[in-house]
Amino acid sequence: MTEEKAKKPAKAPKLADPVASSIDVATQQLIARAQELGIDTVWDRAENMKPCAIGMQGTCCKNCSMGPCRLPLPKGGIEGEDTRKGLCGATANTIAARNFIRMVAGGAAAHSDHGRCVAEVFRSVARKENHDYKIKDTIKLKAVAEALNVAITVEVDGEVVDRDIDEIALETAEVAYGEWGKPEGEIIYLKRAPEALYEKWKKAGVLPRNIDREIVEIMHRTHMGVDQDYKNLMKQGARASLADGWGGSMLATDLQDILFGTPYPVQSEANLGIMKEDHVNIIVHGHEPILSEMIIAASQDPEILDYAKSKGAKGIQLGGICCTANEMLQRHGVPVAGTFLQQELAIITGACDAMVVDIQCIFQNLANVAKCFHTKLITTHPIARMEQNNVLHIEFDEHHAMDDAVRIVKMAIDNFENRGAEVMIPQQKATQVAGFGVESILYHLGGTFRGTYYTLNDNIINGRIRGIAGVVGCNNARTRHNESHITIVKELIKNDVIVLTTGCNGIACAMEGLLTPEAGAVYCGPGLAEVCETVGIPPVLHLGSCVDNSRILLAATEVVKAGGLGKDICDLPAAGSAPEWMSEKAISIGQYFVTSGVYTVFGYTFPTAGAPVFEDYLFNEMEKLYGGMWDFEADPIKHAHKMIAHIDAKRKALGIDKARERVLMDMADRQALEA
Ligand code: SF4
Ligand code: MSK
Repeated sequence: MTEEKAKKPAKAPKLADPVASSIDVATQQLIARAQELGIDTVWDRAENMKPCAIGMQGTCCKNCSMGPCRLPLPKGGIEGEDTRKGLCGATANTIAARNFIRMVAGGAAAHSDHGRCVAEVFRSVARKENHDYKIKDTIKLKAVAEALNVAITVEVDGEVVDRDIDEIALETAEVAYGEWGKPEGEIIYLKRAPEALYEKWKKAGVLPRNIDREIVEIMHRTHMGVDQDYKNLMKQGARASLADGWGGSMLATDLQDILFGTPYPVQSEANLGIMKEDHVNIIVHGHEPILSEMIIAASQDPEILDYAKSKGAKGIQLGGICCTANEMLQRHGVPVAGTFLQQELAIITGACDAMVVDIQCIFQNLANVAKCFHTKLITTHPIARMEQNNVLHIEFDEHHAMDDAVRIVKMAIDNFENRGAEVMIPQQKATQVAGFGVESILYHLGGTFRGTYYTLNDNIINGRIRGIAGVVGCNNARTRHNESHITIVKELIKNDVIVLTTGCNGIACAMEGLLTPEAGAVYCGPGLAEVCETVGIPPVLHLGSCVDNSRILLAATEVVKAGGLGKDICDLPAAGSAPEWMSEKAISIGQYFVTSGVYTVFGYTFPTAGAPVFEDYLFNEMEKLYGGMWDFEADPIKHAHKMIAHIDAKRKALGIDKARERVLMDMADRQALEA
């Protein structure tokens, strides 16, 4: 290479178009602001690095060093026999299936390890080794104990009496903790599912034995030269996904509710406009509420508030990003600063005095952005540290949790005076009502006298509510931020489909104003609008964080139990969706929805496109085993209508399709009916 060539200046990186990057004005403003300041964001990086087409198709294998073996799908597809194979002979189907279930393993591990940390804190509370956390919800404790086959009553002198609550807590903690690694048996919560579904899992041979084992077995089976049958690989994918949905995630949700309180509807706000120029702004980002619960407590302490005032601030404004946002929101009404893709932007406001992170969905680039401002970036979890030297690590230990939280909050307060002149907090924020769950849906939509979810079922049967959709999941910088989330949800509620949401979809809906009862009259079809008005609920019910997708499984089970809509989750007029997914956790969630009988549609891309036979197995054959199947649709309107078509097919199968053709009756018609 000549010296002249070597010195050729590098091309200036391309900049993202802010308006094409997001539908949200606050986000657009801050992307532009970052570009003005010469700071790159995820959208700029997406402009400059395109994804690998073979990786996207799921047919690149690097499971041994004879590879990577790359098996792209030829343009125009495969005609005749598919002869593609890796050096060892692995077919495109085998490679795609191995990659797919490794994503399930990654997602299930993330959810379940989060659950394990919560179980450890719960156990230390039950053992009275820890005084900063307490059991907040004893009713939930008893319900969870029963679900784990722990007795809540004892017989004393021939009389049945309540068992001591400390004893119940201790035994529940031990049994729950055992679910991760017990040597025999099966995951206890599987029996919470409708009986027909449990029997289906048993017949298919996918009952998970314990949480950790199923994840480990995926890593073993996908090692070079082990399982080479995509159907058998998927059997393990299904089993591990159940260990997540009905195991690690469900335990995480339940134990968090016991420790921190079961959510009930609260009013709050969402978007970056929740940050305040005259307050100390602390943004908490990640997933485990173990950290955020203590930060909330510390920031409400009168002494700490006085300390903040002594430093010239009017108060402390907490805000959340990602699922920590959802955890703080659903139990305390703490406002949400933004979704996954807005994490860098919270620092770019120039008003973020500290960003405190724990686990999952945290950009390493936060450290580079924080370098350009006064923001203290603090990692807190032993398994999630950053290499950059401007990042502080304050390891959060449940045995001195409050001391750690006070230290972090004081550090943010001390940093308030270091803010530069470059503060730009957008105005945008929306009101929201969040904090729904199995228990609160029962309260709002349940019948007092006639069984659990009776009123909800009645409204589905009479056609006011056409069906139920679970719309969940992340943002993805390869698609316009929030556009698919909002388009799909609006199309569903316009067609009288009530939406249950979690994760970043919940935050996107909040930012759009869809989480208010008033949204019913503005966006819904007449049936759903009527229900929202009568009951006073939003048409989109926010059920919490990513691990709280387990609440959707239990809500669906309650609908089955209430009667009139079949005997299994797959009989319900219901569908699932992750419009802008990016995380391995989304694949695990999607797989446990499918294995639990839910038709589940993903947007943006699907990671098996290079192996059409395997993809057909996921999209069509799986239904025969579990009643649910995968699908993919990038166009948001078509995506919503695929879900609606499935809901309508289920209504037809249940014989309630006619109920939607509602006829206005006058008095004579009614008298004729009564006669
Ligand atoms: Fe290639 Fe087989 Fe090794 Fe994968 S396991 S990299 S397909 S040789
Ligand atoms: S935070 S996993 S981006 S939903 Fe749970 Fe959002 Fe997806 Fe992370």
